[in-house]
Amino acid sequence: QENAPWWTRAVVYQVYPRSFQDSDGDGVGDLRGVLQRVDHLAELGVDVVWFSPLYRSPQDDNGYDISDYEDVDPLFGTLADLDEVIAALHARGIKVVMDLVVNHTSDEHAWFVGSRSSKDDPRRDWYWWRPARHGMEPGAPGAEPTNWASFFSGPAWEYDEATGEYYLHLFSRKQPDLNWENPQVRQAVYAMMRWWLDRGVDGFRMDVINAISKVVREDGSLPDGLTHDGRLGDGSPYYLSGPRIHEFVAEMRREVFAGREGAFLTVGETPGVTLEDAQLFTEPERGEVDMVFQFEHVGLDHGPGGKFDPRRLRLTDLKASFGRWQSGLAESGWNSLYWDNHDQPRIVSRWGDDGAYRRESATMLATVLHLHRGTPYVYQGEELGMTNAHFTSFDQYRDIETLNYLAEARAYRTDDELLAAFAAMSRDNARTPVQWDASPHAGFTTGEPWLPVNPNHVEINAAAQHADPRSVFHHYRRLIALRHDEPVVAIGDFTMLLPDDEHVYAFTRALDDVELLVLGNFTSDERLALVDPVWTDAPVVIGNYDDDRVVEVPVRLRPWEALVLRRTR
Ligand code: ISL
Repeated sequence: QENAPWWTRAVVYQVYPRSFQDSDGDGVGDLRGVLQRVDHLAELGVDVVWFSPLYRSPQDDNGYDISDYEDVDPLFGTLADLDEVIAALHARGIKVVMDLVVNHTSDEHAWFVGSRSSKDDPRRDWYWWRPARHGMEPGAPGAEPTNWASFFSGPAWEYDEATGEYYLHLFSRKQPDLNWENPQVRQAVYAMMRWWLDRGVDGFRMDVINAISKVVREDGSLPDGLTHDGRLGDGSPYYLSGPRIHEFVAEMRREVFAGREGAFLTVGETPGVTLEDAQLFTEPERGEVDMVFQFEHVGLDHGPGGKFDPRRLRLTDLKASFGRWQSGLAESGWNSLYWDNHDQPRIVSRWGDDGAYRRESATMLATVLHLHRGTPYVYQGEELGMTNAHFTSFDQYRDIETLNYLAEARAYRTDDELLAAFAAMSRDNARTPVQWDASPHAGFTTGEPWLPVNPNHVEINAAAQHADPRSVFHHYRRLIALRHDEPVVAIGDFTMLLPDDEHVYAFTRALDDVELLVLGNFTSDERLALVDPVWTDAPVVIGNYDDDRVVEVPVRLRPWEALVLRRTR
């Protein structure tokens, strides 16, 4: 267990800078704001902070569209401010991980400005330029080189009149995809990554890294995707985990990390990744990444129409999915564990009860997640049990995915339907400002916040929770400490129990002679957990109802109760 990598015992905290803490009253969070809150992070006890993009950016996709990888956006401060933040976190023993967005740049990045300027530009081939579909008028409807849909609605190709060709953008038209087939692109990215490591950062979270290798036919063309309505198609078989993906990721690790001393963390964000592919990404001998974010569990409540067609979660589906990933990465490789990030709705609103049982369900969900085998990620505000935004009108939304979908879907869905879908699933649900205290704008800003603060901040806020040992915050703090102190939590074997139970989540962890039983009631009613009688009288390691309880089998669980029991085998 001493040999297990440091990140098996670590918990990562994600900061989404524009919503974390504003220091200058412009309504947008910034780096000097982060400095005001490092003690919150230290008290929570996290080991790593991952910053969503701070780089210079036109902010079309809130910084995931980067125009200069080696500078900080003035919105957030300066490189010197970032150095101070890194030093302040390091001084508290907290590592710093940067978001690495290299599937695409901003269209305002110098590389793309050159690339689009002429077919003879030395950087022309740094992006995916293609002519109109054979026999079609360039720029005409349907003349795109392939039928691929972009993640943010509409075609994934943009026609550029200057040179009469199209460029590929899997995300917004202001996020052109880099051509990783070109070795100069790869070397430029690796040099930039080394520059950040030299500056003192401790690793990278790699945005859509499984999309960097695309399928290219011998004639240079890209294949069409399947289509249901004869319009846009699904190109993902040709850009997710493409033919050279593992070669590129291994090359990146070699070129960037070889010969460096230190404790680093690399995590690939890999939408749509299969378990088999995640094994390849994370087997240590292959030298690719330490872990990946997989997306299976956060797709379980998507309907046939995708994320904006939400369904009720079936707990048995969640257990089947997590169980498969736990065993699939048990022998080799590693899981990352997350409920929330800046792209997902708030977990307490999604699969808990953000009304009467908010504290109980938020702490139950936290307990179940953190007791799995893997590295847990806490998204800012999750440790406070922050809820979805509960917006009631379209004009409250800012997210490009939501707004582009709205523009397109209004033609075939009612406003009421769309408002309900966004209230459940929009990315802005997780992006409202962190609720620090009960004052106007929640202590986030003295100005007008870029996205409305949730009015429930008068009750749900960090100041109140710091002072309350029963709070969601202190429960997260205890879970993080438990992972640090208990090797069985970090690296113990995982066994799923009660796979057919629709109400209770149950599993064990075991290491040497120590065994833990983890139970979570996913409902607002009392439930019985039919577990092995050996657990009778087992002591409680952590629970979310603060009373001493003597455990009888079957275990009676109160609404949203979480229990972790310990025994010696
Ligand atoms: O949130 C999503 C849409 O529902 C995901 O499909 C998301 O777009 C995908 O996981 C990639 O996300 C990452 O790259 C995007 C950026 O918009 C996201 O914020 C980022 O996490 C493009 O850089």
